[in-house]
Amino acid sequence: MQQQLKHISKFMSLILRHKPETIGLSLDENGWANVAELISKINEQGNNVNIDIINTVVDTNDKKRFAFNEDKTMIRANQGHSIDVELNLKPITPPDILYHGTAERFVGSILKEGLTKQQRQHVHLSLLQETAKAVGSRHGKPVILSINTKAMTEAGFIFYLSDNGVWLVNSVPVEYITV
Ligand code: HQG
Repeated sequence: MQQQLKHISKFMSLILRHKPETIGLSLDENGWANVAELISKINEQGNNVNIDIINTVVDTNDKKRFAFNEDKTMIRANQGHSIDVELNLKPITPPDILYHGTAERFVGSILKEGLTKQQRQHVHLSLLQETAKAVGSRHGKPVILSINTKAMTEAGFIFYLSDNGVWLVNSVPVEYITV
């Protein structure tokens, strides 16, 4: 059961953040998909999901990656998209320091060009060093960078906080980064 939930959750991340066209699904401009349509299109791929399974994925997901709308007819990913969606995030002042977890092999390039959003819509920052370490470990030997978000705010950078607690910003120039 755990394995099946993980598999469905990963597949939902692919569909709702990156490639809805893989199963012929369309998202609206705010990233929402119709739940019934999502279920039927996932099942056309030889899966066997139902609304209870989708509910469990949404409720138990370790990073609260997905959210329903109010009447639970629509679903979307809270962040992490590579496709262009308008999440209507509100600008919010961050704490004085946030962290970015990366892999050792990226550090040279980051210290030359700063943090850039790569395939995603934003650079992702974490409140806790522990979280940053886990994020960095996905790519290799983790390195935690400290980001002087106080100075960035003073310089006019805009920060957003996703519904699942990830801090987002367009870029982080080198002068705000400490290894
Ligand atoms: C690196 C997970 C070279 C950046 C996590 C990162 C997160 C550069 C990688 C979310 C660079 C991009 C996002 C530069 C940035 N030169 N490398 N100038 N600028 N990088 O996966 O932040 O599980 O797109 O350091 O929890 O690792 O998907 O971003 O290592 O919140 O829900 O380029 O993904 O959430 O990798 O992770 P990613 P990320 P989920």
